Amino acid sequence: MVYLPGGTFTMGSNSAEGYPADGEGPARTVRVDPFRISAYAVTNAQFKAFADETGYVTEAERFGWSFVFHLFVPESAKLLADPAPSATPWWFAVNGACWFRPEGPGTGIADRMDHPVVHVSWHDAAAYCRWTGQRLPTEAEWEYAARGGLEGRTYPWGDLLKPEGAHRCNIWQGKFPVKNNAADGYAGTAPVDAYAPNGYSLYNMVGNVWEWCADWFSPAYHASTGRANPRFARPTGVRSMRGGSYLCHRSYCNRYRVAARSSNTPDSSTGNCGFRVAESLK
Ligand SMILES: [Ca+2]
Repeated sequence: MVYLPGGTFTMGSNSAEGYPADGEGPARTVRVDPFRISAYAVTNAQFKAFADETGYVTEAERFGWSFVFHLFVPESAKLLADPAPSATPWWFAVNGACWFRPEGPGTGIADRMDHPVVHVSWHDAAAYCRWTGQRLPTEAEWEYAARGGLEGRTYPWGDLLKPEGAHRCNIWQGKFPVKNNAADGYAGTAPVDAYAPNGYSLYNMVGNVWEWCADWFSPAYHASTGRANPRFARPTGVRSMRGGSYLCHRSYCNRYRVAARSSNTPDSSTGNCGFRVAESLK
């Protein structure tokens, strides 16, 4: 866990790069109290310790399926999968896919114990947090943390996606959704400590996996929450996610920016969403 002193920062973005429908702005000054946040997303090893000790069964396990990106789905599983959602035909609802079988039956996490856990719903993430005595970060805390002490920048390390040609996060290179040349080293998830950390020693705040936040999601977030420790608390049916994932590409989902936002229903799980944990100071 990394202690962050809190304070004021410019949250959100007015950039034309943003998605107005997501409510990334208007940018404004926000204050957050001191808190701690995990340097890394919760790993498969950590989630396994939780599941082993508590017997917790995730929602994907109970529902019997989860969304897997099409290029990772075995042909045999594709035949059994339900038709993909028409708006996002690259997602296959794969029977048996869950956190310890990320691509469905016959797949596993033995060689990915230091990768972020995926196929966890918001409810699953909240259950893990109850076990550790922690909580999910608010969106404001997450963005304060992701910015790493920089003011008004696009990424956790600055404004250039690849400073001096170096990959700084795990996103998509190539033609989405058909050809990922994985120039950054990873077609799927990367270890949670891959790439250089930001100025607060936090790893993979953008890219790799989406991270659930504590807030309900609303495009009116910036317009309707206060400036001190904001949190959108009115249920909207969808929970906030931050940071983008290994599937993000400029052409389709330019959301590997610190101000970018997205959402999903709290019982949903996918192969590209996980979480990190936070703590209030006693
Ligand atoms: Ca990648």
